[in-house]
Amino acid sequence: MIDFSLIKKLYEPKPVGELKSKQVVKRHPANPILTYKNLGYSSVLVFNPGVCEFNGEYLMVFRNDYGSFEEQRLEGTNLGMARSKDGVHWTVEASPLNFEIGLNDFIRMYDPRLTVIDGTIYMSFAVDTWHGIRAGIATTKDFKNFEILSLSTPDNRNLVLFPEKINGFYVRLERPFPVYGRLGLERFDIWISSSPDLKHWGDSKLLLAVEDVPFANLKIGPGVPPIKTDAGWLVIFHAVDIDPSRGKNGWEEKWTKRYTAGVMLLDLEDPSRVIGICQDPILVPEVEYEVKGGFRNNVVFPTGAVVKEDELFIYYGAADTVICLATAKIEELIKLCR
Ligand code: BMA
Repeated sequence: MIDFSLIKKLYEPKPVGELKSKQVVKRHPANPILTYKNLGYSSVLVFNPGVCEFNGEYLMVFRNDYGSFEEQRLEGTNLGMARSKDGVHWTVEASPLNFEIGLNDFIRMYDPRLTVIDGTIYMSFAVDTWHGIRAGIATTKDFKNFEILSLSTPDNRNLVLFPEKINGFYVRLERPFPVYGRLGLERFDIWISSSPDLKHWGDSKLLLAVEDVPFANLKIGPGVPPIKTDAGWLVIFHAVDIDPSRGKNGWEEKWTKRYTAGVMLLDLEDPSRVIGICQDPILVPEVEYEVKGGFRNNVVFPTGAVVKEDELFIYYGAADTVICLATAKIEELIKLCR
């Protein structure tokens, strides 16, 4: 008889220890660039924004958990929208998006990502349902009417779309939750799939496993939609490490995970090939708004990015509480992957 408990023990996550952000990644002095105080409707936690550039302005859709900040009470989640001329200063729309998904087992929708493909805006998102977490793709012209193009089977989330077709197919990165993998341990990886029409997805392949990332010991997931560069597709992902000795790190009794951000390069023609990866994280929770006073401290969760000349503007949720911006020269990020 195989002694699975012994094997499980071998798999037990070893603490990753201290990590540091890369100097080439600079936090914007205006951080946090959006908090609950900027909203004209009920709001507590404002985080994990999808961002794109469209018709000369920057658009952001973000997750808003509402209730009462003072009482640390959360009542529900909706998606807010903001616009900006410079990508730093944002004007929030007067009310949250009215996006009905029409599922009768719907619980909530969150963590939107925005991608523009051939002049059309696509929003990918996670949906909690009573039958599991699903990853969806919708398209919209005005953020008032949405057409849902696809909803995955459970459990899947962190879906990001490539900004163009590759070899005639749409491509996405995603993060399924295979509970029977690795003896039932929480070990989740990044996958890649393609589609002829954004509705039917297949040809799925494992892209990057958590064991490939030295600063993760639990799970990884796609972050911002891939950025096309001469060197390859630049992909910023999140990585999670757990340390059971961490205690109360936020509003909950215990929060022992840390979310960091990593970077890798995928082959331009065959994005299922990782051609370079930085062995260290590029962004690690370090400054006050990332490590103190938040709902879940020690979290940086990148979900949006836009290219501005030779720089990448990276938008991320900090401590699951506020929205922040970090910038980096694209060349420097590529160098880190080599
Ligand atoms: C992930 C998602 C994100 C969240 C992160 C840290 O699993 O739920 O929305 O930012 O955890 O709590």
